[in-house]
Amino acid sequence: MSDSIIALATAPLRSALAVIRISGSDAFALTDQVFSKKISGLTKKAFFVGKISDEGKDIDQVVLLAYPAPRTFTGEDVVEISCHGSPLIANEIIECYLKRGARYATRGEFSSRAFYNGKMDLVEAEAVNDLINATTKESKSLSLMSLEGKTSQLVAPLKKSLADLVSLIEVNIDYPEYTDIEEANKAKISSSIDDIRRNVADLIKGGRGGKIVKDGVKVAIVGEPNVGKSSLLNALLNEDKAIVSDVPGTTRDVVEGDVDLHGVLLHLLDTAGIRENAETIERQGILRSEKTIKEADVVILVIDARNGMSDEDRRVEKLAAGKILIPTYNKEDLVSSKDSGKLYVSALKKDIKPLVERLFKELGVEESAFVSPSLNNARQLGLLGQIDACLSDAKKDCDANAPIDLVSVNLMSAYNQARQLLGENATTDLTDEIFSRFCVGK
Ligand SMILES: Nc1nc2c(ncn2[C@@H]2O[C@H](COP(=O)(O)OP(=O)(O)OP(=O)(O)O)[C@@H](O)[C@H]2O)c(=O)[nH]1
Ligand SMILES: [Mg+2]
Repeated sequence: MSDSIIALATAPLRSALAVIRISGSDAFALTDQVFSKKISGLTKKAFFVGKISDEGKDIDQVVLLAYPAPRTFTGEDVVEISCHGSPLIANEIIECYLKRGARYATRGEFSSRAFYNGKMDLVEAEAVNDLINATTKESKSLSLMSLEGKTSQLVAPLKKSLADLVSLIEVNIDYPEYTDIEEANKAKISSSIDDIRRNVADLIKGGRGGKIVKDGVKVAIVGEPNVGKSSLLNALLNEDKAIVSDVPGTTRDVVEGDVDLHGVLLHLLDTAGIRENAETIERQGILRSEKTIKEADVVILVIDARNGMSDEDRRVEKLAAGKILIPTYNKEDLVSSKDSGKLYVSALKKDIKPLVERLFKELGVEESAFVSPSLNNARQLGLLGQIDACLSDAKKDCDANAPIDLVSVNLMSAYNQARQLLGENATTDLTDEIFSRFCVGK
């Protein structure tokens, strides 16, 4: 028995239609109390046209779809009502159900029920949310692949190879007298660990590429005042978003803009020019520039091609340690001789192709990242990293001739983390946290 939850599945705005969803053991019985047709006892999915009314008062004429358990999204009886798209009507219908014992769903509660009822694993559930939040065609198609289970399929061979290795060791520990059992000698274990680590490394590489395609990248445009940062932002966005002037210190706050470049969403952040001895307000802007560098994945350091790198630029280089840093010499049109090996652009003339090409090269997004399923969210990549760390420890112990049960402990935890990828042994705290990022009604 599960209590019935209800939510508006569409946006709470005036529109042609609104969809309300109810799921739970008494979803059909509750519907019988408010709908003009009886749906209890249905064994196959069906749709009806009828009226919703409350104590003799008609609320709306609706299309109602009834899906009997267990072949439904949540695994429970589900009702979907398409009513006329006034928030007022949708609210009245929801009220009818609440009055009769249904409860308003919390964020992601339909998906979490689907997960707990075994209708989908955690990777597929996460894909539901990714699909709703996708901002580019490419990220949408990656999420759809995940929802169809293609990403989860990447985990199966990893789980199997870890399970095989652990069981081989365990059998040898438990039954050393059985000579027909393959002997788990250290060299064999060590080379199996290498094979599994290669697989994990491929998954991590694919996941990082997929993460860029799915989430986009944060690109900070920084440099000294007047070097052409805002002009570069405008050129990348192909619109006059930021104010450009020949007065140094024009940009005071961070100016943001998104652009879809060949399927990768770039979140561009134009910042205040960094210089010493700035007055109070400008100083505030500079502090924000420094904070933006720390938050960015990529830092485009704009330098006036006529001047070369300054001490301030070198400070930016240090702040951006560990990030992709692209020194970009702007105002190419004003110099007659160029140094080979430097990247030149002219933001004024919108001549920025070399920068875009370099950006893609640095991001290392391979073609496959756009079309292949990958374990690409922070949770999945974090678990893959932990699996790799356990395998690395197991390998070290193995090569150092440590007792075999010690090697097995690390392999066992790698195996458990592989299971966690799919949510097979997930704690309620974790799943609550994941589903709380969903919308209500999903
Ligand atoms: N000739 C030439 N001038 C440029 C180029 N890019 C920018 N400028 C000019 O340089 C001046 C400063 O440009 P901005 O884009 O405002 O520079 P900024 O780095 O954002 O400046 P602050 O916001 O003050 O830090 C403007 O007069 C631009 O027209 C370029 O490629 N060539
Ligand atoms: Mg500016």
